[in-house]
Amino acid sequence: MELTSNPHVLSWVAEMAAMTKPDRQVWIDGSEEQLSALREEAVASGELIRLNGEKLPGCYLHRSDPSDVARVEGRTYICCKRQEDAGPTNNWMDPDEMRAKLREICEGSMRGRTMYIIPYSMSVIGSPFAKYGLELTDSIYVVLNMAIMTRMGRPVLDELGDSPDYIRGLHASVDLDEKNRYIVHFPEEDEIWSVNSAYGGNVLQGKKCFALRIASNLGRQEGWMAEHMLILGIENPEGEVRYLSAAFPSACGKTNLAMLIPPEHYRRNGWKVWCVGDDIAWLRVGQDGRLYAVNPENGFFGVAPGTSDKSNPNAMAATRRDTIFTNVALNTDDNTVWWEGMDKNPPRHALDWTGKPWTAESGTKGAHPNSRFTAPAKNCPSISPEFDNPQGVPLSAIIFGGRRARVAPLVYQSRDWKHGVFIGSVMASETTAAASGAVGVVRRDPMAMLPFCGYNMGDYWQHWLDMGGHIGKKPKIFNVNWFRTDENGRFIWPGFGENLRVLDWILRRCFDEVGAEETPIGFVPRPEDIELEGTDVSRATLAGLLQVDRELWREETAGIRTFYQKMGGHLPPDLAAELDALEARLK
Ligand code: OXD
Ligand code: MN
Repeated sequence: MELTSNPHVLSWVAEMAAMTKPDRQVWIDGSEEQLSALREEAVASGELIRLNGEKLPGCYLHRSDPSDVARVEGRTYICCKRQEDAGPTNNWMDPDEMRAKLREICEGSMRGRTMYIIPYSMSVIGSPFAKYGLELTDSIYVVLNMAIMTRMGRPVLDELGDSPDYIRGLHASVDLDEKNRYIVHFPEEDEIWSVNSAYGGNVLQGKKCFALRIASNLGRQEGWMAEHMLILGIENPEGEVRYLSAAFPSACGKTNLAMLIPPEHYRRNGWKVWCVGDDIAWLRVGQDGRLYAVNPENGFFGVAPGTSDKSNPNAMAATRRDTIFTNVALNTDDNTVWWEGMDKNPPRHALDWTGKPWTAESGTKGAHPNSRFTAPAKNCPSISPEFDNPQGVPLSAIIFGGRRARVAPLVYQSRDWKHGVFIGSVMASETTAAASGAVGVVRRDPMAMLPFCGYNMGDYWQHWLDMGGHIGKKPKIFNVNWFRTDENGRFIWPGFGENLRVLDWILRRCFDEVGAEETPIGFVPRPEDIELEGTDVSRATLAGLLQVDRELWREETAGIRTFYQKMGGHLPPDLAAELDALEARLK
């Protein structure tokens, strides 16, 4: 039964159904009753495996097609009328040409299948941040994941009323043909099409497709920002909570930082850390001139391998109920899950992520390296009491970071907003050959948005600069690097919970409670200002971690110049000036 009389919704659903020709249409109302029936159906068809009801209540395992296990950046498109508007960092095709291609692929593709119609909201329904979407999909897996990752169902349509203001999304699994796999955004038409994939990041459209690529466009038009950032609240012993957001490229420990547990010394003194978000932040200027952040999602779609009771006990706790695991190993002794890095006790009897018998001696991975958990945010023991606050949380600091073996110090503060935007625009990570200490290739990933910015990267930087003009009380901008290595390629800084020591300094800087040393790259802590009690790190080691090597930085600026040249005429003059000024300070 249709759940709305919204003519814009009904005509579009009818149009998509006429093209894909599903046998049935099911409107997702979001009720537990309906979701539970869908879970039963997926278990009966083998799409989901129900896990141990005592150890993992409400949890399921799903295996995706082995050729469909990750986001496909090479097949992800921004289709706006002018290629220049997609810019040099995005794949582009003419929208009419792409539409014709997609229609051909999707024609009749849902014959024999059901089309599920999912109304969903990014952010709290009815809040000032909220944006609505409809995803039409032929996958129960997508429905059940969207039920964890977003607020969804009937209340979304009630709130939307007769408005045309929603993002249209079509997901057609077709036959999972890699060569015809497309993840396509039409930012000028508020539309997303995912075809020939059924894997999370490609098809859970609320996440990267909507909340970053489409939303970054909306933010630019409407004067707000959609960012690839975690959001944290840090409560000091006085009970005051200060908030920050942080952007890191993949594989830099973002989920771990988002769920950080304070070191013993801090815990004893009454510090607490609250998770507001682990992946995406929408930022708006509040009435008081501060920048407010919400996490538009309602769950975590986290990478499983490496997650353990040691590295991230909060994430582990979040996945102990009502979670969907994708492409992890199945422990057939007790019908639970396992992945590399969970513990040192791989199951004696297991099936690997492809469903084949597996043991630790097999010489292959039990879980796919990009295997995932989809867990409700409210399961996380450190979820912030402000998680559902429709106004968001006020940011004191914005942090950028990357994985750099030598060049970036543990932490430094930008000179001002413009310089902070410069720091974000040149963010980079290196691949490191840990054993030899060799420095690998530098991959620039501006604001961690390289695969997620839905328009021209140069214009996106300009939007950041322009936002600086609208935020009365601007968050201070910092850069961190947890990954400096010694001459043997070993990490010098202990990382994980100990990173709170650096966040503590950052927040004290934001409230003018601590000094700093000025260097050519920005403000660096005095070694005595970072709390080291309870660590093995000596003051001398810390001093080393904070050093700025001018020679390395001169090389760095040369790399930045080459990178900036790719932006052509879209490079904001303010950023070109920042680079010149940095070079001059390094002379
Ligand atoms: C993610 C990513 O899955 O950034 O969050 O790749
Ligand atoms: Mn991400």
